[in-house]
Amino acid sequence: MRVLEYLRKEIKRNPIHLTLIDPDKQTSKRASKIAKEAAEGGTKGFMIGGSRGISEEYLDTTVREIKGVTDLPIILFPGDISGISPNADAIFFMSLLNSRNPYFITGAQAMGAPIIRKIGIEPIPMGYIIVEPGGAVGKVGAADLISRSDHERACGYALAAQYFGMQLVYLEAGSGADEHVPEKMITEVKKVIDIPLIVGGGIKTEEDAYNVAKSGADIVVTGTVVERTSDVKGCIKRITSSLRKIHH
Ligand code: 1GP
Repeated sequence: MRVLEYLRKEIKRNPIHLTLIDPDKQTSKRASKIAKEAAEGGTKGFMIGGSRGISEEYLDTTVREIKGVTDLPIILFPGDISGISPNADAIFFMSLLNSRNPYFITGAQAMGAPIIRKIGIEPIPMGYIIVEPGGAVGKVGAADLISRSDHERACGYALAAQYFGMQLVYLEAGSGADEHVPEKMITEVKKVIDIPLIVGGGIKTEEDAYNVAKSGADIVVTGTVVERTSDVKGCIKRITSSLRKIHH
């Protein structure tokens, strides 16, 4: 089954969790250990990438190691064209819609598209929108950050993503953000779009995950929590159990 179809099917039941792994933040062995435990904890797939340029060698090795421990889909989450690996199942073909730099809206994509075609992984078109505080990705991607109270602007970008034909919208507060995307903003965005909504950045606890999903996120992403905990399985299990209580 194609990865987008899989995600669509999974979110029909209840909101799901994806685990973000940045190949530069640990060895590939540690990454595969995290992935194995996250899978046991009920995560539904892996996003591999980081906002700073990553080494393609680390990326390939990490993707291969993770493939060795799980059948869950491995989706690239590229910060730049260096984030492409032939061993992944799919790639979020994303446009940073509120960037001030056209490179992050269509430039990198124009360079990456022929590579994706050649290696034959599934591109999943996604509108990426960065909300305050935005963190490293906001800076690197030259984002004209959406203010936390500006729901209207967030809704405008999300709806534009849908009208462009993108299949997913991602509201990002930045990895390691003190606060995740405001719940009210998630609710307002969810009201105007018909495509699935992903929310990530600063989600640290099962309560955070629950609140974000309850507000309207179909997919909840966490990265930092699995890097910091010694009990990945327990941590992800608490998050996924809280998500299973929600039915949109
Ligand atoms: C970053 O949204 C993701 O792109 C995950 O953020 O590391 O804060 O979980 P965290």
